[in-house]
Amino acid sequence: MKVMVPSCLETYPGFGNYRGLASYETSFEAEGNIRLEFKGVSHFARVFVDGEETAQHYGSYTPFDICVKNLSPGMHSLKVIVDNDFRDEYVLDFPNDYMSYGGISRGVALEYIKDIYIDWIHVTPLREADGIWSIRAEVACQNLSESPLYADVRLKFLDTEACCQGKLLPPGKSIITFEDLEIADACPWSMEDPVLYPVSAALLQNGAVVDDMIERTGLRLVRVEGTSVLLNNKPLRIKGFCRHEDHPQYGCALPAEAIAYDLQLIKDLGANSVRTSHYPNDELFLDMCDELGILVWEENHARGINGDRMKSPYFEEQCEQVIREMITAHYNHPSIYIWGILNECGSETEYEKSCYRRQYDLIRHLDKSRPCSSASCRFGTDICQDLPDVCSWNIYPYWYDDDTASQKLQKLHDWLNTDGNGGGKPLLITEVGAGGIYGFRDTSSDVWSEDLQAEILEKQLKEIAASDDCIGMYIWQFCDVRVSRIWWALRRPKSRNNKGIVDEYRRPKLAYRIVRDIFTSLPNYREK
Ligand code: ADA
Repeated sequence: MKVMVPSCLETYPGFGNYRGLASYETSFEAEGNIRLEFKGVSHFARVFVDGEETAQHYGSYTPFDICVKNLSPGMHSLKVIVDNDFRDEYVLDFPNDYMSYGGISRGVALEYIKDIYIDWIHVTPLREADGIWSIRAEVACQNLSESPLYADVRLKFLDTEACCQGKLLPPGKSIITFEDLEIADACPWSMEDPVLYPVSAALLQNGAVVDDMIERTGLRLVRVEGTSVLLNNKPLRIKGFCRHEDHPQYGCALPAEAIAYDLQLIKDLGANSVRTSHYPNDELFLDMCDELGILVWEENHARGINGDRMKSPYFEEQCEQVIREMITAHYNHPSIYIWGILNECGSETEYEKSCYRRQYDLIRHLDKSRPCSSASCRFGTDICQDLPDVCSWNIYPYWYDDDTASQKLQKLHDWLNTDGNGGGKPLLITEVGAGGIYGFRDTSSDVWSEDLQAEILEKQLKEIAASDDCIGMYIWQFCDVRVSRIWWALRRPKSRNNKGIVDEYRRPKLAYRIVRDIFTSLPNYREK
C-alpha cells in the first residue's frame, strides 16, 4: 500500500483497529554523512538504512535521530518497522482513555552533515532591566569522527554576536555555553504581543562554515511567587483546554491546517492556554502557540499509570527518556510555561513518591527556567503535594463528584494547607468538565445531552472563576476523542471520550457559547 507520512496506521482503509507491526519503506539520495530526525513514531521504531539496523526507539511523542556516515553517492534505502501493539515492555502505552495510534505519525527530516554539526541551541532568558535582556545560550555540537576536532562556535541574537574560538570538540557531544549575553532593543514575548526572534549558531573550520542552525524563541520570564504564577511579573489567570492530538480523519497525525483550525477555535473560545494531555505535542503545534501567544502546559507521556505498573523495570527509564527528549526538543518555545508529569498516576506510597521526586529533579536539572507540576485526582490520599511548584488537580463536580465546584475547591484548599502539605503554592485546576454527545438535545437534560453538559460547564466555570484560591482552569476537553476499544466501555458511548466542547469533527456543542462567554469575560491576569 502506498501511503503518505506523517500519518497513522489506523487511518489506512481496513486498518481502523490494527495493532501490531508495520513496515514503511522509501529511498533517498545522499552522499557522505547524513542525519535523519524522526519527530514521532508510535510506539516502537526500528530504523534500517541500506538494510542495516541503525536505531531502535520507544516513545511515540518525542523525536529521535540517527547519523549514518560515509554513504556512497547515489540512492539509499530507508525502512522503518513500527509496532503499535500493547506489550509489557512498552510501559507508557496500554488501553487508555485516548487512542494510542501507530505509525510514522510526525515528520521526518533528512540533513546532509559533515563530521561536526550542531545538534541544538538552547536559549534561556535570565532577566530584563531597562529594556535590556540577559540570556544564556547553549550550543550542543556533535563530533562524529574518532578524533578531536577544533572549530569556532558562533552565536547571533539580534545585534548581539558571540564567538568561542578554536574550541576543542572531542568525539561525541560537547556543549558550549555563552553566559549572560546582553540583548538590546528586544521586546518581551507575551500573550498579547507574542514577539519572536531568530537565534542562529554556526560552526566554522578554517574560516568556513561547516554547519549552522537557526532557531526561534521569545523573551519572557516565568516564576512562581507565593500562590501565583507570574509571566513577566504579572500573575497569570489560566483559561485553558486540555487537548488530545486526535482527529477522525488523521488520527494523531494532524496536518498543520487542522492544528491551526483547532487553535483558531481555542482563541475564539477566549482561552489563553492548552494542556498537551497526556504527552508532548508535535512541534508544529508549539510553533503555532508561540505565534498566537497561547500558553502551553506540556506534559510527559503518562496517564493513569497505577502503582503496580509504576514498578515495572521499564517505567522510570521510559519516563526519564520522554522528559529528556521533550525538554531538549522544546526548550526554546516561549509558549511553554510549565512542565507536567504523571497525570493521575499512583501518588500514594513512598515508592510512588520517589518516582515523582526523581522526575521533578530531572526536570529541574534540565530546565531551571520553568516550574513543574503534576495533575492529581487522589484527594486526601496523595502524598506528593510538597514536591511540585504548582499544585494541580483534576476535579469533576456535578459529573463524577457529588460536591459543587465551590465545595470541592474549599475542601482542596483546606486539605492542601494542612495534611495535604501543598499549602502556600499556586493551585491550578487541570481538568474540569462533563460529557455531552453531539446532536443529543434533550428538554429534560438527561445524561449525555448537550443541554446537561452546558449546564454543568456553566456552574463549574463560574464557581472556579469566583475562587480566589485558584489561578485558573483547564476544561476537559477541547474536542471529543477516540478511546481504546476496550476502555471503560459503559462510560464511553461511541468509544469516544465525549467531554469535548466541540465534537471530533470540531462541530460546536451547546456548551461552546457558554464557555466563550465566561472565558472572554475573564482577564488574562489576576490581581496581585
Ligand atoms: C481524567 C483523565 C483524563 C480523562 C478524564 C475523564 O481526569 O486525566 O484523561 O480520562 O479523567 O474523562 O474522565
